[in-house]
This record gives sequence, structure tokens and C-alpha cells, in this order.
Amino acid sequence: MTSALAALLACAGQTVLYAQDPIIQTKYTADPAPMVYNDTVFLYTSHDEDDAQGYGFKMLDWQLYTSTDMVNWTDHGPIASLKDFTWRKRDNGAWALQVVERNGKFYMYCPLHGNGIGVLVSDSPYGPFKDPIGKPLVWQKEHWDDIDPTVYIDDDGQAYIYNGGGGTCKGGRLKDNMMELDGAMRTMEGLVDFHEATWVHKYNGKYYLSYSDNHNPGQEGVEGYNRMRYAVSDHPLGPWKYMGIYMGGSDCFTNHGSIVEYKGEWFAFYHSIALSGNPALRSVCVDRLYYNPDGTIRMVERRK
Ligand code: FUB
Repeated sequence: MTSALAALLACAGQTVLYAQDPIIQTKYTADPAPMVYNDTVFLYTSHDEDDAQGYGFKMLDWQLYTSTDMVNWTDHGPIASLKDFTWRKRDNGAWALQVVERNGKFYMYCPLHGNGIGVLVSDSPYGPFKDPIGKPLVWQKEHWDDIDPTVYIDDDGQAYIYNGGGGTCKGGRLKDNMMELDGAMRTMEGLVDFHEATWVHKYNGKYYLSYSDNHNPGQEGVEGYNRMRYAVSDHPLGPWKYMGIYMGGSDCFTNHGSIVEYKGEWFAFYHSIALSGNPALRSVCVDRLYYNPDGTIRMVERRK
């Protein structure tokens, strides 16, 4: 059990609960991917191994935490690992994942850095997850930018998959089985300074695509590394209208944001190295996210 310190704040007549950031303090976790299911937040994360150093990630498995109040988080341990993919060629590279539910099945999209993107399936959000296709779902040979898969299922049931690093974000359709691409993926047009960490959500009928940028300390007189930006569209595959930055510079050389609604409120997840000071040992954090009346996102104040 990961227990977070709760501070009860009274804010404009509302009762607002805040967890202490980082919300996971017993392991190093990164790349938060929340899924709301059955009134519970299922927070899937990647996992930085304790002996990783400097800029060399050591990432072997994926973890699950759950919460019903966004303050107290239950640790369910590793729920999948590189070993679940027999076709993998490397013993490192369990980067940013996402899990989505469709018709009572749970699909976990996993990048195996340098080996493409695989998919695991389970009848439960807690696993066990199995590889039903025995090969990558997305793989351009020797392509190290097939990372950070994210899947969005629209209200009409059509599923879309996105991925990308190294400056290009791609998106496309998934077939109903969630394990095959339905046509080629294409470059998402209209994004400004895209780096990685794509996440898609819908708010008031508009699609929002968020991502981390290429910012480095000192650029434009702004502190920190990768900021989180976003763009909006009337269609899940764009073209996108760039809207701006919603989270300032990160304290390490990556950031990976995700946005989710839970019990009528919006939250922005991200990661930081507040606990370790080591860029390869990150920790997941969460803060409130607010929209302006015109649908733009207010700057999220990182508490770490
Ligand atoms: O955690 C490994 C990689 O770093 C992720 O895939 C990127 O989004 C960045 O957070």
C-alpha cells in the first residue's frame, strides 16, 4: 500500500483533496497512464529500476496502482513485463504504456524500445495479460521512435492509436479487435514542437492531443526541460489546431503527461525526479487541471 499524505483544503466553497506529490514513493515510476473503470482510477506506469543511472533508463516491467479518492493509492505490483513478449530482442526498454477497456476486455499497448509496439490482453484490469498476436502491432524495422503508444476510443466505438517520438506523432485507426491497424498510420498535422508522450482525450465535444515538447533549460529564458503542450481538433485524427503550453518545464530531461476526468474533476498526471535527483529515477505526480470557459486549459501548477 502506498499511502499519501492528504491535506484537506477549503477552496472557493469546495472541499478539495490533494495527495502529496510524488504520489508513488515506494518505487520509481514514470509515464503515468490512468484509466477510469468502475469508479476506480487504474494508474498504469512504467518503472525505473533502482540501479538505473544518469541518462540510461533501465525499464523492465509495468506497474499498477489504484485509487478511489485520488489520495490513497494501492500498489498492485508489476502486472506485465518485457518477458510477456517472446519476440522481443532486447532485455530493456519497457517504456510508456497505456491500457484501455473495450467490451469487458483490457488492452495494454506497450512499447518495447527499439522493437516496436506490442499489445497484451486480459479479462481483468489487474491482469494476467497475455500476448495474443505474438508479434509487434506497430514496427518499422530498427525504428527507435515507435514509442509512447496511446489509444483513444471514441463515443461511436471507433478506436484510434497514436505513437511517436523524435519529432513525429502518428495516428491511425484500430480494427474492432483492437489488435490490428485499420489502414496506415499517418503524421498528425498541426502540432508545434512535438517531442513524445502523446495523450488524447475529449472535452466538450472537442478532441485534445497533448504531448511533451523539446524544451531545454535556458531556451526562451524558461526553467526546466520538456513542457507539456496541446492541440485541439473536431476529428480524432486532426488536422490539429495548436493551442499552447499547459504545464511548465520538467525537472528532468523527460516529461510524460496524461489527462483524465474522475468524479467530475480533471487531473493532470506527470513525472518528476523530486525524490531522486537522478533523471533515470522518476516519480509519478498528479495535480488538478482546469479549463477556461472557452475550452483552453489553464496552466497546471506542478507541485514537483
Ligand atoms: O520512460 C521512457 C520514455 O521517457 C517514455 O517513453 C517517454 O515518454 C519519456 O517519458
